[in-house]
Amino acid sequence: MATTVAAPTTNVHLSRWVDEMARMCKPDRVCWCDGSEDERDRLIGEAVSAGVLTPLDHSKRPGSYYSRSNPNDVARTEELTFVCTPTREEAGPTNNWMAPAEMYAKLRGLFDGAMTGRTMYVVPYIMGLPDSPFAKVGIELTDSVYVALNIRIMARMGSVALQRLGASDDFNRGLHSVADCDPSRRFIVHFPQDNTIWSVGSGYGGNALLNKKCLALRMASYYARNEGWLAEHMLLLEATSPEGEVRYLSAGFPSACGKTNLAMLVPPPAFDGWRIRTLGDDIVWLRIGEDGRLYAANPENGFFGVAPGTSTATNPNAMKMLEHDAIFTNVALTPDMDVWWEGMDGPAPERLTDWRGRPWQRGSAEPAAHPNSRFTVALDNNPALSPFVNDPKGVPISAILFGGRRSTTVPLVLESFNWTHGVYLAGTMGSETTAAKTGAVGVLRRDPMANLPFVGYDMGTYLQHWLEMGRRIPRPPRIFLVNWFRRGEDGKFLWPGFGDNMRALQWILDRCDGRVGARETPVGWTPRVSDLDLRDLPARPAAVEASLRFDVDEWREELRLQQEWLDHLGPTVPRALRLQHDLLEESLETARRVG
Ligand code: SAT
Ligand code: MN
Repeated sequence: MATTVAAPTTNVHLSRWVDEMARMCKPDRVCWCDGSEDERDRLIGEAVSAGVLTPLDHSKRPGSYYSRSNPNDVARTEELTFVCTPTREEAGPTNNWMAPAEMYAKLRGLFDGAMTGRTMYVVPYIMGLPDSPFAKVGIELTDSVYVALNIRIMARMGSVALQRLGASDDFNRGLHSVADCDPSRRFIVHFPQDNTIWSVGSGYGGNALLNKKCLALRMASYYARNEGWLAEHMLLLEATSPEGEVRYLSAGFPSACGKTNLAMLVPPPAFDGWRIRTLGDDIVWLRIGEDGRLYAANPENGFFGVAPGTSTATNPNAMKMLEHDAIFTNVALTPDMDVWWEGMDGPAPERLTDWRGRPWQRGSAEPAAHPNSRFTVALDNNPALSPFVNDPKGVPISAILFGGRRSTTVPLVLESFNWTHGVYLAGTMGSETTAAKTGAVGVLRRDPMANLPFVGYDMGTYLQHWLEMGRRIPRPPRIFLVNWFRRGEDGKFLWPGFGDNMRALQWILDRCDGRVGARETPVGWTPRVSDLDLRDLPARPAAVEASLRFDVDEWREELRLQQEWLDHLGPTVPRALRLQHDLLEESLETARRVG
């Protein structure tokens, strides 16, 4: 029987709901989290004694811990993620759907007694800055101390959220249990009408930290449409030129396509005087400001980034921020209790313990770290954090970038002709899948605005919302596609990426100010090689040329796939986007005839 500890709140809506959920889940204890340092130490102590966290060598990485998940639970499970709106049409063809009453009944069966023998942590949190009028309060009830500790890093957690909530009934009701971690009984379910999320059977970040993808994207996107704003799967960065001009860019990429690296970019030596600072690496909320510009804010308070591939060469700021107070999940362990992953600096150690806990030797065919292994750290750990991350009204953005992994077709950078064309390019964008979701890797799938798994309502209606937002923003940002992943005939990447992406960012910023030239293609504007600053670029000019290439035949095939995608989305696809498709098709035909 649950021994409900007196709630540190006089909010009856909250205490009643917690009691009701505890009666269903039957935890041995209910623990209200206040977010204090003492509590952190206590929870870490509990996690260490339960074997959930392992302390790393604190002389090397102070305050850092290691966690290994169930091998069946290492990524988001989109096939088990549902949006349960009253009608199927409202969820649309890209979300799994079940009638809310039926889903509640099914899940009650799974939650009934699921926390017996365990503690239910009551985790109050705020997405957004506590003093922002746009912040959202959520409460997650979870039987995972790992989840409680991760939310503590990823959001403003504890008493601050209860204070902000006061006596209000307006909070997201999140219920989470790892239960028996059986994929056949795993469901991540959103009930937007009830401001409720129930997640059972997984402890993995995106499935279990309900503040993150579930609230700050799926639920938020649903509310954003009704309220006239956008909740997007984007990084947010600040670029300062040598002349001291400060501008902001947001960029949407699918999971594990380099958002964290781009957000923390260090410009190459030839770009002396340029400075990039980070505001966020995964989620932005965008609103129209009083001056008619589009303002972006990161509602999170931490980074939950992909470890493999992170090194001093690819992301020195990330390596610095991981030096202390980080939680590492599913990376490999060194014999002296430090972490390692593929792509880290230097050669692999001779011996490691792999992410499953098995001995591993250098040269082994299998990776030591899971490809979707992750780190969790606070924003404040980032040595290049923009101070404007704490501005409650957000920052005005000059450009929005969208990108994916495309070995072919999409040039390094492509500027849209106008907002509608930009929405078309982003809404039909494709990307090769990664290990961040379960299922095959490297398969091309359409991923509108890199937000396919995170839009909590009908996709065609979402694209219409983007078009309407464009009409409402008096001074809209420009929209660009980028592709760091195009390959040559030898299968090698044509563009070096990472810090050298600064060269594309500079062109983008200069385009926003009308300061640099471009070449018009039937599908948008691209830089000519001479429009880019390529001083000291470690790539052959022919490779750069190839990375910028527009190819009529590749785009005819692309347009065909985009048409299929629009057909799949069905009748709610805005007519303006269908017309945009036809216009592009005609332009391509003309280009093909004229050569
Ligand atoms: O686990 S998360 O969903 O938060 C990371 C990602 O896949 O983008
Ligand atoms: Mn993400």
